[in-house]
Amino acid sequence: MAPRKTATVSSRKTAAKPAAKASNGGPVADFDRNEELKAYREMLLIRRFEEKAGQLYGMGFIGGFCHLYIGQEAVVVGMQMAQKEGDQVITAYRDHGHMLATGMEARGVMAELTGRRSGYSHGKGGSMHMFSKEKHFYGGHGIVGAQVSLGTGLAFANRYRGNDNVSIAYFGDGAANQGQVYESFNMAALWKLPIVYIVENNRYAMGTSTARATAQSNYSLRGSGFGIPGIQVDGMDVRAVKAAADEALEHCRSGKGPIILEMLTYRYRGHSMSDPAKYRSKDEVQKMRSEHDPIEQVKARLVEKGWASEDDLKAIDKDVRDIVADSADFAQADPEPDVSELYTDILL
Ligand SMILES: Cc1ncc(C[n+]2csc(CCOP(=O)(O)OP(=O)(O)O)c2C)c(N)n1
Ligand SMILES: [Mg+2]
Repeated sequence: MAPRKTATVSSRKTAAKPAAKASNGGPVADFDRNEELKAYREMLLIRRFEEKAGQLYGMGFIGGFCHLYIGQEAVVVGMQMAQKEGDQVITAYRDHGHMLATGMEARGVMAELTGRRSGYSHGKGGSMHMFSKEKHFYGGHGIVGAQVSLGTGLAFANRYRGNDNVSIAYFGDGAANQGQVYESFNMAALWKLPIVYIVENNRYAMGTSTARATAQSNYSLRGSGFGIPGIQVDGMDVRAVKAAADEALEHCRSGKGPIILEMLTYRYRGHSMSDPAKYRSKDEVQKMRSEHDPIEQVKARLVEKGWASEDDLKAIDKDVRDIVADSADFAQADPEPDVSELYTDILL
């Protein structure tokens, strides 16, 4: 599928050498060795962290909701690689990957999942409600679509304060059908707010496929009535995400207002921890895993270019596993919040 733009955005620089392309024909960033290694490590950290969270959930250490991001790692990692200090991130409940990408500590995220006092919300927020002002991460929201309006507010604050920070608001293909998304688009376009709207199109909203639920399944076109440009991006290729992120952030920082990036992505696991997954075939999942896995793509390039040996990659894997194992140990040993904390940090 060719990438489609819905309005004029700054033209891309043509690369000197024949450029590689993403699977949908879109441009990809020309990563050097360090960037490939960084992307590999960051995506692997998210994947291993999520696998461990899934295990801890199964063992009863994590209660309540828990939505895993496995399969979608290239989206947040590619975006984060293009962001600058001060840019804000806000997302929905499938949020652990976003937190780790912003640099939040694995220990603090895992301890929040297990409801312990060293968690980012002192064990009282859980999977869907974590924040870090220091890392410019504004949640973590369970109300589908709410983060789009809140993210637009962050962009308004940037404009009001006259800084050059950009707000990055992630939402799903299902959330894209919510009314408040369009109220936000209207104001963002009217006031030329610096915000990148990211539709993480993973093809399903719980058990409902986009084909069954949406009249316009090209989400990059969803801002056209407001004059908001949009780009469809191969969200399984971290280099494609980085290229689109560079363009989108430049668009916002140069005062041109909002832009939409539709990330074509896929979640491998169920919607949340209890999902019979009767709405899609195992073959569909397997095909994505074997042909488009974001981590395997980077690994193959690293090996092919001679930038990393199998041993180098194993060492990274071990390092990442150690961080995750440490976070899991910590999250089981840390005490629960004291009962006297029941009413602190709570709006009554
Ligand atoms: C306002 C609101 N309506 C419904 C729900 C129930 N709900 C939770 S997740 C979800 C699906 C959202 O799908 P999508 O936006 O595609 O995100 P994904 O889970 O695929 O990341 C729904 C309907 C909710 N939490 N909030
Ligand atoms: Mg979805």
